[in-house]
Amino acid sequence: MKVETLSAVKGDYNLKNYEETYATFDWKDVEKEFSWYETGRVNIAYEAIDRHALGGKADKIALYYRDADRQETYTFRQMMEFTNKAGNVLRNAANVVKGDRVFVFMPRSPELYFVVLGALKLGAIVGPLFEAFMEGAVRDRLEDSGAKVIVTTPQLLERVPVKELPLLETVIVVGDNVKEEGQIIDFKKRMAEASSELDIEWVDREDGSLLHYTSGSTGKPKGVLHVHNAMIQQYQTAKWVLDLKDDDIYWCTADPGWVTGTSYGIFGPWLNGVTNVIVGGRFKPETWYQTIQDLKVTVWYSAPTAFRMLMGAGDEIIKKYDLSSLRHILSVGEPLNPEVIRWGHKVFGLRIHDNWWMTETGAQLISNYPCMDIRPGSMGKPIPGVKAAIVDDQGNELPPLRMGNLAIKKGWPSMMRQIWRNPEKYESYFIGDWYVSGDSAYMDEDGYFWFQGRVDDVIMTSGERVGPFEVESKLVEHPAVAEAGVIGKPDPVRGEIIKAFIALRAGYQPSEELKEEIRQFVKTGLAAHAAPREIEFRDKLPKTRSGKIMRRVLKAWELDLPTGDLSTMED
Ligand code: 6R9
Repeated sequence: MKVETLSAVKGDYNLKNYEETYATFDWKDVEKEFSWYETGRVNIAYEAIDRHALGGKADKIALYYRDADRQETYTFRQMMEFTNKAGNVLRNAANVVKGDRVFVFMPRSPELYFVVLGALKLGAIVGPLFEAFMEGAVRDRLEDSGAKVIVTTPQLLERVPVKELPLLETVIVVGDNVKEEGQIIDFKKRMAEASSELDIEWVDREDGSLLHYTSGSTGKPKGVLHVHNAMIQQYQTAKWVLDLKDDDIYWCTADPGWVTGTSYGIFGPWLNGVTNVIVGGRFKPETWYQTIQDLKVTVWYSAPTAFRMLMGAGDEIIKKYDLSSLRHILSVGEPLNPEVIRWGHKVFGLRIHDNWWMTETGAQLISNYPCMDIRPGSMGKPIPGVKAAIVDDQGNELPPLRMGNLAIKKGWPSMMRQIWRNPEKYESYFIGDWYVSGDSAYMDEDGYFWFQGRVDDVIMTSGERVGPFEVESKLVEHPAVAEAGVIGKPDPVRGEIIKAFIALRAGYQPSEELKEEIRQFVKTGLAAHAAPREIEFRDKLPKTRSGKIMRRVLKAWELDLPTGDLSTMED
């Protein structure tokens, strides 16, 4: 097998020699970088904001916020004051105390970030939700977690089923002229009255911080709980992988509803005291290039689906912008096609650095570092302090070039600590000392890891992780649908698209209109990104004897592949 290698470009990077650091590094050494190492007082939000505001970076720009209507700049001092105010609003108007679950359900805005950090300062556990969620998705997450407070906007308020959630005490609305009545609190009015000084709740490093819901292939979405201790790895990987330095202008394009938008849209940069760019609104190539040009972005973290869309928009647009400030580009979320790396090199003169991790892992685990040669198509090598391997289903390590389960030796600092109140589910991730990712991959003879696909059926469409079960459940709610099986079908732009196989109820005839009606039904009932782009009607779906739809068989049919073992399939 011949592999393409792009040699590292010489430079003064934070990580100078991968092999050497890998051999000697100890996470204990990173602890000295935090103020709690001296004071014993722990809080990830204090460490991300106040520490810099009080320690010589008060007037440094912490946040450049941009969307179609707003262009705002906040220093670390202002971030400290606004997050303190938000903390006071949550404490005084909603009685939030340590351990309470506070959800944020709103599009990106400075207020969203004030609330997330303010809630963390109280020791609350923050659950970020994508604004695209429909009522059912919101209800499931609030119900499962026993949320006490949700912070939302007037536009999204109608998707919060307040009456069905007895534990939900307070609904904080971020908008203009909000009328306070019943459980509704006017965020802006309360912010204006709130003190900018806050009594921070000091926590244990093992106390909960973020609760990210993520979809599995079966069952309801599960709540992945992270703790304050994750800061250790978020800080250090931002140094090694993002290569952040004091004078960088860093832009992560991810929404905080996705773990990338918290671990690296909030904590990675701010724990390092680096200027962070946040852009709200929809993806548009012009806006993106304009952002890089105007703010002189130096380090840019995005996803393959976005790079593919930029690639699709053509190279002519790029020539209209001065993108010479860029020095480092990164990608996560799906396999990064070698073709995209080649395109990036041509148009930006830089290599896009792929890295791999998951909601459950809290921070990057496998990566291409600027000091290391890149093999396009490979996710790179494990970060120092982390042991990765390919294991079989019994947890035995496999030799190089053998495909198997991508697994990580337990115990890295940012590992999830709980699937929310579901110890069984949590345990199911582990085989002995190995955390088994659910991805299949192989390692080459030089220690680079190569992604092959999901072991289970989770669909990755345009960077969003969609559980087929959730879509199927919605589909069968439609009066015409008897049964539904959903798969991800490879797509050059979106990674995968959602394809649904549907068996109709008696009395319904297949038609194009019906397909469209069903598509709309999922769009409004679940989320736009979860609606199947392709629908095919079938008389019957392949199922196991226990009644589970066999998605791998559907996939095999669709892609003309061998169907594999059919012993469990019903007649
Ligand atoms: C951070 C994040 C995790 C799943 C993961 C894998 C896929 C992520 C990847 C990648 C190939 C990469 N994935 N990075 N696949 N190459 N560099 O994406 O978290 O949303 O939980 O998804 O995404 O399948 O298991 P999450």
